Amino acid sequence: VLRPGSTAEVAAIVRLARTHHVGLVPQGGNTGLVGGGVPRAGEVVVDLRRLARLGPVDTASLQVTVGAGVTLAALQRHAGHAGLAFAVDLGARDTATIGGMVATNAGGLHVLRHGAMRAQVLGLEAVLGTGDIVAANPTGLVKDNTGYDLPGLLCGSEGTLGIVTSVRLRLLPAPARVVTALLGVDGVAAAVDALAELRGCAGLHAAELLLADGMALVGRHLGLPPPLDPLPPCAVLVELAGDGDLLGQLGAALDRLGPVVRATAVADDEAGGARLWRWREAHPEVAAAHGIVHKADVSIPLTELPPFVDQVAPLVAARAPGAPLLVYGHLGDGNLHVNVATAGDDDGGAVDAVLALALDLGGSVSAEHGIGVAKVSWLLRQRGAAAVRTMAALKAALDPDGICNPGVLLPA
Ligand code: 2HG
Ligand code: ZN
Repeated sequence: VLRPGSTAEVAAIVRLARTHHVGLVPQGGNTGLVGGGVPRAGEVVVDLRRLARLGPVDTASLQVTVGAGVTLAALQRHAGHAGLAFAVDLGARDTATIGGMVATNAGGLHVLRHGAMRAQVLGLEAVLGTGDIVAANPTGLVKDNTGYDLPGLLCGSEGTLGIVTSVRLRLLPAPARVVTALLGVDGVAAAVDALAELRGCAGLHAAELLLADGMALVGRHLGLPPPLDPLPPCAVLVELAGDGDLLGQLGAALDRLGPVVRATAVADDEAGGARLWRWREAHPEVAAAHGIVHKADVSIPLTELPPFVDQVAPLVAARAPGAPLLVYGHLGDGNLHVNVATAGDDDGGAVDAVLALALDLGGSVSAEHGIGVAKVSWLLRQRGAAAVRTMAALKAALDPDGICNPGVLLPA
């Protein structure tokens, strides 16, 4: 494991790796879920957490430059001290690093309002597999229309083209107020109807989907009384943020929805909001407490969400009988997480069946976690031969010796 403290040291590592034909696996906070940061065949781990510089917040342009090893929570605090916020948030905020989040184009909880990581990256510095250091728009020019979008290309490249060392990011004014609500509805179709109405709220910045089975497992695991009693078949966790009349916006949407929403719990203070979010954010850890978790992270067109959820449970039950199943996720983006907990390593093909269903319904086999090593065999079906050839050509140009995260994203 090498722990470089500067971009120059990363470049030196890449040069050595080229000379000695050694694969490099970049690592940040190790919160990835598709094996993209795990060495498998004697590669050298490049741990980037020492690149933890927090640059000064530029309050005129609402931007900041941070090192790849800065955690999301540290960035959030740093922006907060200047009265600003960072657009992307996710449950792994205390551990996930900005470099890893850029490399995987991480999504999270506010994508429906602000987009994923790629939308926040104005510029970056990276060491390519050639050993070249590229500084692409390091000053964060909003307009720099001079050729290929290298930050956009490296974002989501999962360490296969080079190693991101620092990033120039957009920030936002911190919202004056936040309102969180859990809305109980009769099923996924009603949740999609509720989302359509909630989109009329100017402050909408999160809309998450929870199902009764998952909420019951979370309640049992955490020893909490149900947030809505009785537990509804399905719930939408909504958050509005901004400086408008958020409770008024929410109330107007609930009026328009009428009987679609069966029960409501609302919090307009931080502690109350955190209590409601716990029901959502605990899902992955609750799954982990039930066995070895096999994960699918799929995008589904919103119109196909109800049939997808209907079909998932029997599909999984047929392949992994009796295995606890949690289906939850980012309703606003049509991004669902399917967690199947089994006693042993084998999921009996449950995840593959879920991914095939997502593809059949016009979705994606990876919404926000990337391809890593876990989904490599699905890339061709998802993207097609011409796109995969194009990606391989880019890889060959920027990583001619194949030392950058070998076996990840593209077949080795
Ligand atoms: C989330 O939204 C994360 O909680 C993790 O993307 C999902 O562990 C999972 O399957
Ligand atoms: Zn997620």
